[in-house]
Amino acid sequence: MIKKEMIAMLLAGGQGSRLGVLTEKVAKPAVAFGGKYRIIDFPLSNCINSGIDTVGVLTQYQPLRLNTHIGIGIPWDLDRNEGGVTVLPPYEKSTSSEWYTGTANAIFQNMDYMEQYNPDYVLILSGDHIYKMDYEVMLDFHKANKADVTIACMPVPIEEASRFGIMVTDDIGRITEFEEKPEHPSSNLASMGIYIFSWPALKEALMSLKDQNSCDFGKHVLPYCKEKGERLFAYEYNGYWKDVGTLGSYWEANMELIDIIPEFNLYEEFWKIYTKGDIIPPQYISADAVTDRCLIGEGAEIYGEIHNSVIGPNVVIGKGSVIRDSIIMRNSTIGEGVQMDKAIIAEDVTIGNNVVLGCGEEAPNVLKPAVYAFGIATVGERSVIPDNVRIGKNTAISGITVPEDYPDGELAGGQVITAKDGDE
Ligand code: ADQ
Ligand code: ADP
Repeated sequence: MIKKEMIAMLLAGGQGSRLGVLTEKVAKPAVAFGGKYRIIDFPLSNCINSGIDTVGVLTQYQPLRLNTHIGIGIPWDLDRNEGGVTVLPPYEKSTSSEWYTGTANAIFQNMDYMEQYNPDYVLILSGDHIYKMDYEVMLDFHKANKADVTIACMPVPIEEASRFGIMVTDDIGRITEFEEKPEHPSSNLASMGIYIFSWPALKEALMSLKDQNSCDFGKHVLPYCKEKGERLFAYEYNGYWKDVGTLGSYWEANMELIDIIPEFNLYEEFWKIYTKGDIIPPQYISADAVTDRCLIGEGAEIYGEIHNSVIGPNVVIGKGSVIRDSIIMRNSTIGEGVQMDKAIIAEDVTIGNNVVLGCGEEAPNVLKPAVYAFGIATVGERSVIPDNVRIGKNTAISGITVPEDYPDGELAGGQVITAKDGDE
């Protein structure tokens, strides 16, 4: 029988609705990041850098690009005869077939997958975090404490604490209280959604809670283990970690890569971030180009000005265009004389000449204030914006060809333009 001491289960099936038009056609873990990568590259690279060679990736929402990206795991050295990476979508079983209704339910439905490796420990990961972590060190901590469950955690500003699972620990790090997204947090020690379970504890909890609706780790499994008096320990992590679940945090995490001394460094030799590499020519910077503080992907052609921005592979920036504080993902083409300020442009977007994007006064987004805020203008995949259109802040365009006269060539800040409003 195959034996793996620890396997990883990577949750990559959430809808990612807070990333708005960026996740309309792709799962959040497959969203491009940092001028070269996709978000899932970070946890996958952490796995291989930590010596974990068996990873199940649980997908469900818009999995196409994620599947293509992961393939058989070659870039992460996860193409193995035993173990390696396996994409695990929900599947039809003889007795019942079910969508993954919650994070723990998703893991429960893959009991057979886990069992075939006869693991001592199971590491549960999220597909939407940017960080570097040595899970081996976390496992040593788990073993040293003879823990049933270890939760990676870090202090967060108290005013943000109600977005997280929050815990209180005693002086040896044992968790005495745990509450998922409490309204009135009793501490600021937040769960990072990264767990090591001893296999018997995980199996027992999942079996006992199998009839729980939308069974979730934070809401059900951890409180259950706590109630039972199991040994739950908090593993405090001190490095860079970011949940890039909102447009604001996604934008910020990209911008932090171009800080003069980045807290999160992509250039460290000892902890490489691996990604699927396409065969792309070198980037071309023309004599007219001006660039400062940018990451620019391979195959990009730059004829305009770029300041403080993250530009993906094969992006073209036309002459006379000025791009500031923006993120432009792969294969997008920006025309000439474009002005862009604090925008996020998804893949395969075409922007015409003299378009003005994200500049001017900030107007609140009335339709989806929880998603389109932070003063960012967001353009979804495959959108086409014709010449001379002006698009305000907190606005989103979702994968459509904007009509030239919509409305009178000016999209005020705070709108969401979807296929229903325009022509597809
Ligand atoms: P959330 O960030 O709210 O809280 P959650 O929605 O539970 O995270 O999703 C966690 C991960 O699972 C995401 O990567 C998501 O894509 C994936 N996922 C969600 N539903 C899924 C499903 N049905 N099938 C497969 N994958 C699914 C969690 C914890 C908190 C902790 C934060 C830290 O519950 O306690 O503080 O993470 O970010
Ligand atoms: P967000 O909170 O931005 O939507 P998450 O990835 O955290 O992003 O997922 C949010 C919620 O979406 C989760 O609570 C999950 O249960 C739910 N969810 C997961 N998969 C689906 C799906 N296929 N359809 C609808 N909702 C889903």
